[in-house]
Amino acid sequence: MDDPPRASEYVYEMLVDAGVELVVGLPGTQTLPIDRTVADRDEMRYVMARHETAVPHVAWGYYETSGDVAATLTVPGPGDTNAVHGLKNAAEDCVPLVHVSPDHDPAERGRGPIHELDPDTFDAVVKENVAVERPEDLAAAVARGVASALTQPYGPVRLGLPSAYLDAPLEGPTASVEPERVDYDNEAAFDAASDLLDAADRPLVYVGGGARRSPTGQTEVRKLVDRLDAPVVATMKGKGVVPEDDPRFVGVAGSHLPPGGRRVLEAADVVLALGTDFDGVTTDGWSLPMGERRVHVTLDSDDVNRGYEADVALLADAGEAAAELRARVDGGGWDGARLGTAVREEYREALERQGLLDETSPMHAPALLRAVREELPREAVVTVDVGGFRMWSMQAFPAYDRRTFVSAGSWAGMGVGLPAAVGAALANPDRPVVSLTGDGGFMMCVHELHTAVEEDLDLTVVVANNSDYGVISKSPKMAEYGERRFTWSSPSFADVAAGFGCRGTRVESSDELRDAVDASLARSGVDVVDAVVDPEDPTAAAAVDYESDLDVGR
Ligand SMILES: Cc1ncc(C[n+]2csc(CCOP(=O)(O)OP(=O)(O)O)c2C)c(N)n1
Ligand SMILES: [Mg+2]
Repeated sequence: MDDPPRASEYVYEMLVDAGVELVVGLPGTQTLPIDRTVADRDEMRYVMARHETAVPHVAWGYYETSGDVAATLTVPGPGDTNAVHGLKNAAEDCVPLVHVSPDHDPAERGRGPIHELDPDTFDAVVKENVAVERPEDLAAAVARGVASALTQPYGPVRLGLPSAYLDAPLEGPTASVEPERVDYDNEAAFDAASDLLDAADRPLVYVGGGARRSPTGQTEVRKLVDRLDAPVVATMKGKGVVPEDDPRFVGVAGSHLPPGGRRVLEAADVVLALGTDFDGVTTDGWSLPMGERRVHVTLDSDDVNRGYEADVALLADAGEAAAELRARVDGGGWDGARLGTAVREEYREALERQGLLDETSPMHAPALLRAVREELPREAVVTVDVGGFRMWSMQAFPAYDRRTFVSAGSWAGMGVGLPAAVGAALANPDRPVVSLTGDGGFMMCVHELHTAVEEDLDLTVVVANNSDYGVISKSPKMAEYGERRFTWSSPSFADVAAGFGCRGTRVESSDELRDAVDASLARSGVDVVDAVVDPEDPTAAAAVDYESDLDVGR
């Protein structure tokens, strides 16, 4: 009889069987049993980051732009807690990843072994926190954890696997990874939803992150929108599912939604919300109107009636629900193409009126975004960090496909953009990958330039540099708390980049920016473009403080 495999080899095989081809990590003595297996075998690529905060963000960007799941590997305690930001971000975004934490030996618990932290600490962070307490439980626990990550609604799973067990022969019965599929009985709800939509004069489709996540979501949502001829509003996580040059596309929900978009949401008699939890960020603190009635499609029953009351709740995958509803409803009546086109046109005129599309030096954020968009092919992949610049990108940087625009959802933590771009570049070696980031957000993850260089990635980083935590300095709340600016003298990002082995360029005008982006696309390696933007730019929310003349047709 063959010797049983080491537990680390079993974990490796379970991951390979689940389709994992990338492990992102940062080593410590506890990770070595897995590191050795990864080095000995060749089914998985190992990418080493420079800080654990980046580790899950890389896996997140990789999944968002490919649909492929990565594993992450850090030391327990300090490594795990460094990774918490990204694990929680993945949980909020329903992104599957398998986080392996080679934990302390349970027999040493409470005696102060190195990196000791109560495994329960992560219960509120990940979708499922699997803490193995006995060697004989490891095999089944790993199978269960991996299956949970891959079961909808997807999410990150933490496998707390004592390092001492990993190097030992596997004990206990093995198991296979079997993602579950839960089938809800939605018959009555589909009847009620199609009755509502059929009777609607002004239906609107509100596209959430669940539509992005669903295997058929993009295709089916686009077909349904065609059938209904409904105007479309995307959430921040739904951005890209419906191409933003579709005439029916109104805008991205949030404080940056143009006033015409609010009017369309207000005038809708039925909002069909596909795959959203109606979180507070994209609904601008639940202040957005959401039609007279709502059909709410979600995979998580906890979402129902939390943000907005549902007239009909459907517990279903967004793509499957869209297909079923299309089979049941007739064409709509509200002129989605006229509405979407008019709202976006009003928005563009408002930016022009405020001079924000003028090609000035220093640049205005919307003019910068337009210049970058125009230099990139449609299929380019863009990741955005969190900050005022991201809020601008929601409305002023169109996306055309669900896998080409990566942005955090309601977790909204800074420092995600560059590591996500590293993940995107690993997943998309044949497409241009661009990280759009504020200067504050960039400094929270600048170390990952080194990972990108060491991994020979092709990447363009555009830093919108206003020497300010701009969106905080310009928050309307500052009036209550004493006006001040959270500013600094920026380091020379071009010099910083050169120090990491990248090419660094400083640009002060749209023309220089276009040249720098073009040059970066034409060559391999990592380019950092330090783009000086006007510190006096309004926020994206302030720029939509205008009246809309839209005829909403009622
Ligand atoms: C991890 C984390 N820390 C702090 C914040 C609060 N915060 C949100 S945006 C922001 C400023 C972002 O600055 P920058 O990246 O320079 O973008 P800008 O607003 O200047 O365009 C801060 C501090 C956050 N969202 N996440
Ligand atoms: Mg800034």
